[in-house]
Amino acid sequence: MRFSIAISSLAALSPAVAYPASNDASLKSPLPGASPGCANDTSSVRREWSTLNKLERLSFISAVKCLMSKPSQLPHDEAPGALNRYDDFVATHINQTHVIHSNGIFLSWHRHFLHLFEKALQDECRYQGTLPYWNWPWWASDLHHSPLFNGSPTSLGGDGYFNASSPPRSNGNYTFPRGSGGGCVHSGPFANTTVHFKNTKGIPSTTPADKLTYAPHCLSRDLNNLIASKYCSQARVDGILESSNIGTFQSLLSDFVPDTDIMGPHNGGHYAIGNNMQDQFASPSDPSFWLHHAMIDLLWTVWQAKDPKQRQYALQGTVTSLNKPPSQNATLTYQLDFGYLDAKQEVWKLMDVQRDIYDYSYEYAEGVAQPEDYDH
Ligand SMILES: [Cu+2]
Repeated sequence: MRFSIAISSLAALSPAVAYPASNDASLKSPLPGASPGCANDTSSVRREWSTLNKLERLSFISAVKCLMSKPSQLPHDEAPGALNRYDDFVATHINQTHVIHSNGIFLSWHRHFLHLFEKALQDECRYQGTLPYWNWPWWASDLHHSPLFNGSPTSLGGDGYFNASSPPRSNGNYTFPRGSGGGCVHSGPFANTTVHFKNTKGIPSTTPADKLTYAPHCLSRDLNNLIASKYCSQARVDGILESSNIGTFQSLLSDFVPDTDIMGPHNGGHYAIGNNMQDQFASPSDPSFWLHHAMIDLLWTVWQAKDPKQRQYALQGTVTSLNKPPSQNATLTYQLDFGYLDAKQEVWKLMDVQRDIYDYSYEYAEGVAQPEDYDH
């Protein structure tokens, strides 16, 4: 229901609108063949983790575990580390890392990646819900007690054990303050989870040859409220949504300047969770990846809906990370590669969440503070 207000516990606090809230009928896709999205009344609404009730959270968790229990569909010789279906998604991200970050296709590639993951949960694991998101500012000051990371059975698992020898996270010559964990996640549904791909520190200029080899280790985290509070604040979110063009939007979201403390909430969220989430290649190994990136997709969706004529199909940037090596500009007909997960997709098809292959929206109210009445 594209024009409706999404109903939830949030509605009592403030109107939580399903974004995009409206669809300008005069907005035509710039390309032939574009068709309106599927029936509006089947549109699915993605919601913040805390607005799901406990049963809904448990069903998401069990669907993720279900994917982790199904066999991989990748050729074993190409991705020896992919032991299960969940790993197929991690491997695909690893393979594409150097062409899907810090560039003009970051947003569209990750939007579709999330969609494919959500669809796998639904089609392969009978998940009835939608992909939840993590509203960063709500939980930034106290990740440890957030419904996402408090370690309860309805969380995504808690912090890692304190590991004194855990290396500090750094950006070249700049070192961030360390968090409170650094070791294996030891509480909640993903305690003692073994992830299968190597954890790479830093960002090598090419994909390491052994990135897809089998390198089992425990899912680990190093929750860091200082980083989350600084980089994933409401002020940051507000600033991103006020961007006047896609270039500014992308910069405020994802800028990451070597040897400095300058970074946007995209990296900020990865760094605030740490360890596996801080690995640019294999970060989807941590189930919180999906909720973090759903927030990014939400911000893009909300920002696009503020001025669809100017923003729906706006692109800026090339098709290699930081344009290394130099590459062409992203265009609407450029084909994105999803490996074995899906056919290649032209960028224009991934720009509107209510057209063609997509039919979803986000329940979100701008600037609303964290709810106090969520289901603990
Ligand atoms: Cu990514």
